[in-house]
Amino acid sequence: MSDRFLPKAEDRFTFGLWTVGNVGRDPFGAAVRPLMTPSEIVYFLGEVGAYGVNFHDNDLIPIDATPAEKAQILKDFKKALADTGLVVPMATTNLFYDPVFKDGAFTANDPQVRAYALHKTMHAMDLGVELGASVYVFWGGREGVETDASKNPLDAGKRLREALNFLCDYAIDQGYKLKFALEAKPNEPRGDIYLATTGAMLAFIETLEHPEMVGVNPEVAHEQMAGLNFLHHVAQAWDMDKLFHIDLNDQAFGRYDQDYRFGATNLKSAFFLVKFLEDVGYGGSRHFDAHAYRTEDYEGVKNFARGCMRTYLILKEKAAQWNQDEEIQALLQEVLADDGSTDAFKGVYTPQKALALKSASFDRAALGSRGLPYERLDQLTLEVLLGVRC
Ligand code: GLT
Ligand code: MN
Ligand code: MN
Repeated sequence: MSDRFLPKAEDRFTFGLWTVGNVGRDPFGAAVRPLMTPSEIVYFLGEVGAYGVNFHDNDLIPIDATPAEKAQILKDFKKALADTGLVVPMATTNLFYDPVFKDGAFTANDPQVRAYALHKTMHAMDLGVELGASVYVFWGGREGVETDASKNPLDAGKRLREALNFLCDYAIDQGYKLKFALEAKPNEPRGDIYLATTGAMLAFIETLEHPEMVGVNPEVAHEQMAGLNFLHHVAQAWDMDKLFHIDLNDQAFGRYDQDYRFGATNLKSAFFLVKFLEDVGYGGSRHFDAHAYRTEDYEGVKNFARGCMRTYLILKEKAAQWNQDEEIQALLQEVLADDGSTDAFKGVYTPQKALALKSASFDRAALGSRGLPYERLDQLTLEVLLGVRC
């Protein structure tokens, strides 16, 4: 393995306890790997070179743990963090596994369930902050329906808004420097999940009482499940200063939630994503929310985790190469060329500009017949990726 692709702290590569700790259970089959304790996972991540570890409350502390068990787990976990130097940049709440959440958490019809979801989340925020988290993710896997007969989507939206407003105020009240990051997914485990895309989340955030505290955590696979272009959603979030976190993985379009190793399926999309994040200078965690194939033992899980980070770093190098490739840059210059002939109309509106623009004449036929070299540009991109351009 070449040294220049070894992960470093500044790459901010993180994994959830639930990712490398995934035991391979699926709806059709039992676990194929033994369970690792949270502290064992931290040592595992230290060995493969990750920067940080994220968790749901119950990845770390089982939902039915006694106070003594909780204290012991926390002690072991903190020791593992200190021994490895790993940090905890993000935490979240498990609001989907326990049967209590079968009809949702913040959007459940039963007010007792909604109250319990808030109770559980406040405790989980305390735990996350105690361990250093500065980003708090909300993935509402159960916040949806199988039938719209069961719930009015307007009620669901109102309940979700009230819950997030309450929790923002809780964070402020506690003096927590937490940012919330909302993660969209179109379906699975619910038939339909509310606010199914990152774009929907971005619009919803503006209806909250503290929109400045709330951003998004887009996940590659989730936007792809919806058949969408992930990069475009990431770009919109970035443009709005809302890219607080990102979940990297991969997915074949049209499939169930596969959570494959980053770059495993749609390499060109992964390339343009990495190029975007690096070009704009995204400074947050690069979190791999993925898990190894069910065929793997823990050696295979290490290959999986190393593969996620290595692919990112290779694509980062390819992005730099793309940015410096003379032919690619010449084509871009040609595409973006501006002869200054529209300067008089550009920029902020004035009545004079509008008048001048309305009376200008355009050679529509010439504009429409101009060829654009995007085939060549894309082929050159592929050749950069395939390693045949030096
Ligand atoms: C779950 C889900 C992920 C979310 C995690 C955070 S849990 O694994 O599939 O996309 O990011 O709750
Ligand atoms: Mn997923
Ligand atoms: Mn995710």
